[in-house]
Amino acid sequence: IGMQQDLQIKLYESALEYAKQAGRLVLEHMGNTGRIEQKKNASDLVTEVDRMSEMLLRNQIQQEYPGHWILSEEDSCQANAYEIFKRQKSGYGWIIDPIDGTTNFIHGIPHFSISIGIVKDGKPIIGIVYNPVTNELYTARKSKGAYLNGKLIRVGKELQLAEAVLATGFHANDWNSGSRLVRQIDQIAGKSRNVRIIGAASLDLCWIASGKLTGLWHEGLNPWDTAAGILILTEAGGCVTDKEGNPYRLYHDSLVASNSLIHKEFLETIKL
Ligand code: 2AM
Ligand code: CA
Ligand code: CA
Ligand code: CA
Repeated sequence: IGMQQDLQIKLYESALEYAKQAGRLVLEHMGNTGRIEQKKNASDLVTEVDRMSEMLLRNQIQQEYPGHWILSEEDSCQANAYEIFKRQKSGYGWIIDPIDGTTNFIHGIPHFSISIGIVKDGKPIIGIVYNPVTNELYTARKSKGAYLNGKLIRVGKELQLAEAVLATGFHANDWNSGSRLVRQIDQIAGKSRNVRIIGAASLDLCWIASGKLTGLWHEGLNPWDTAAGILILTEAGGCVTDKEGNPYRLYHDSLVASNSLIHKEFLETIKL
């Protein structure tokens, strides 16, 4: 047990160091993103900086932890890594988003993160989400609480949707005027305090964990968007499910996250 604890502390310190290095790199290139490429469509973008940040993180991990698997957004072998990840039931793995909130990054909106989640035997044990512009560093270790820049954080105390500020997000290519999200916003906007679309799911989860937001609902997220944030949120007292209220899994699920207190009313209100 002692040795496992030591290893987890070492992993945590490594992840922290890598996130800060990647953060510094990304920050240096703000306003100078290099070539911007379209992935699947005009709103699905990747820059040279996403790839540089990813290379930095992957190289560091591979050097220091050669036995660990890595799942990351811009990896050219990502489809393979995804299959391995889904079958992987043992060992340590790193789930990485080199920039979460690329559209914000490209437009100079100071709201994006480097997100690093570490799982052991399929379960999240370490989460790091770092916004290098505002210097917000969110961290969590399993059963050890969640922290913002070293200070313990807790979810907000809002009891009802009427007091809640909720976030969502969407992929512009999925948008149409009759889509589920449009109907959900129609249902919930007048019942909650307000709704926000801020553009980085990892930070949305951390903002619930630190009591700024009360909830988030989102479809089409990937493990690299959520692996770190859900540990940070649950360690801060929050709750994460799919839209039916089942425990959230890291892939192929809708996501509904909250301060726990409003969760039931939240689920009922966005159900369609
Ligand atoms: P990204 O910036 O790393 O792509 C915004 O609501 C959230 O959804 C962000 O975390 C963003 O991550 C992700 N996202 C935005 N567009 C996406 C797309 N077309 N496919 C998958 N994820 C996307
Ligand atoms: Ca992306
Ligand atoms: Ca992302
Ligand atoms: Ca990304």
